[in-house]
Amino acid sequence: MARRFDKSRELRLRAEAVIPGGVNSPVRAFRAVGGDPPFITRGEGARIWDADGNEYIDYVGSWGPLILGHAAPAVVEAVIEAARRGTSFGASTPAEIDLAEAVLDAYPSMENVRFVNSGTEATMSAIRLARAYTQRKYIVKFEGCYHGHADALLVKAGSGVATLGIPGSAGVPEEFVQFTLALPYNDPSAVEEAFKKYKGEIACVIVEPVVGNMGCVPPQKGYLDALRYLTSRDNALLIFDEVMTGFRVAFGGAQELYGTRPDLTTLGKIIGGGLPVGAYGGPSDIMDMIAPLGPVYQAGTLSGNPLAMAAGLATIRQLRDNREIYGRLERMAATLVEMVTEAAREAGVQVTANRVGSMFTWFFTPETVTDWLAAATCDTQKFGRFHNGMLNAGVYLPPSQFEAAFLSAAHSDEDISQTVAAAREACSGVLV
Ligand code: KE4
Repeated sequence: MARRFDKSRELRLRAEAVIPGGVNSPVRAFRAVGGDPPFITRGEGARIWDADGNEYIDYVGSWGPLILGHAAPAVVEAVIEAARRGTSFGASTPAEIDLAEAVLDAYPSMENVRFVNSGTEATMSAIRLARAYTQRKYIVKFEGCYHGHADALLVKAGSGVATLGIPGSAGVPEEFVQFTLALPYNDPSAVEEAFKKYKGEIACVIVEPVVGNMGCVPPQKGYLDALRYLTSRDNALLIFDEVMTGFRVAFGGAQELYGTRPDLTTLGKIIGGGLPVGAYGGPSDIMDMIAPLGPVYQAGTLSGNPLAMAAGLATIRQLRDNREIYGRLERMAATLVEMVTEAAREAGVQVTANRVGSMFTWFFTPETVTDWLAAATCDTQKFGRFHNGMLNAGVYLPPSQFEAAFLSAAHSDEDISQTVAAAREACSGVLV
C-alpha cells in the first residue's frame, strides 16, 4: 500500500519558502529520484521515522557518520553530559586532545591532526597545506570523486590530462580551477601522463581511496600503490580523502585495509558521530606549517567543539573496543548486497553491485563499474523507480544512483530479510 506523505509535503512547502530548494544540502531534495522527500523526525538504531509516522530501515545513516546507528546510547549520553558543561568556549578543551589521540592511534600515517567542522573544510585545508609544503600549484583529482564544495575542487569531469579544470559550478571563476586536473579513476597511466606533462609542478593528488561519490567504486588491485609510487617519484603529496572511508571500511580506514600510506589524510562523518567534525592530518614536518606554528592559515570558531568531540570520541571508543563490529558488518552487508542483486536478476533487472565492507551501491547497468564513465551508463530512471518502490516498502536508500549506501552496527538479520523482501517487490516495478 502506498505510503502517505501529506505532512512531509506540507513541511516541504514551508521549507521551500525559506530555504533554497527547501534543503540545506541538494541531494536531500530527492530531485534525482522524484517524489516527496520524507521529513525525518526521529531515528533510533537502524530505523528512522518521518513526519507522517512512516517507519524506514535506514541505509543512508546521515551519509556515513552513523556506523553505530541512530541515537546510539553512548553517543547521546556523551553529548548530553558535555552540553551540561557548556556548548562551546572558543578555547582549548581536554576533549580535543582525547579525540586527537584516539584518531592518531588508529592512523599511524598521522603524527598530528587538526579538527575542522566539515569534510569540505578538511580537504580545502589539506590542499592549501600541500601547495604550501611543495610550493607548487597544480592538484590532481579524479572524475566521480567528490571532496566537498571548495572552489578548486568543483571542476567538470575532465577528459584526461589535456583538460585543465573547467568550473563545475556557477560562481567558480576559471582562474580558481585552472590548476586542477581531473583524471579518470582507476587509470594509473593517466596519472603517469599528468606527472610527465606537469613534472615538478603537481602539489598533490587527492583521491577517495574507495570512492563513495559516484556510487561505491573500489580501487583496482595496485591502483593505490601506483598513486603512492607516482606521487613519491615526483615529490608530490598523496592525500587520502577518508571522510567517508575513515573508521568505515576498517577501523584504520582504507589505508589500513589496502596497506597504502598517504602523506595527508582527511576525515569526517564517523569521527563526529553525527555532529559536525572534519579533520586533516599527517606527519609533523608537514603539519607544522599550519598556523600558529607556520605560514598556512586555517581557523574555525567551532573547530574542536566540545559536543562534537564528545560524540566523535564515544563513537570511536565503541568501535575501538568492539572490533567484532567490522566482521559483523562485512557478513551482513555481503548477504544484503548479494540477495538484493539476485532479486534484481530474478526480476530481469540488470544490476551490478559494488561493495567494500559496509558501504555499497547497486548500479542499474550491466557494466562493471570501475570509473565514472562506467557509472554514467546507469539507467537512473530505473534506479529512481527502484528507490521509490523501496521507500514505499519502508526502506530508505540514498536518493541518488551516484551515492553509497551504508549498513550500521544497529541493523539486524531481520532488517536484512525485510529489505530483501522489499527489493523483490520494488524490482517488479522497475521494468515498467
Ligand atoms: P562535508 O563538507 O559534506 O562534510 O564533506 C564533504 C566530503 C568530502 N569528502 C568525501 C569523500 C565526501 O563523501 C564528502 C561528503 N559526502 C556527501 C555524500 N556523498 C555528503 C552528503 C551531502 O552532500 O549532503
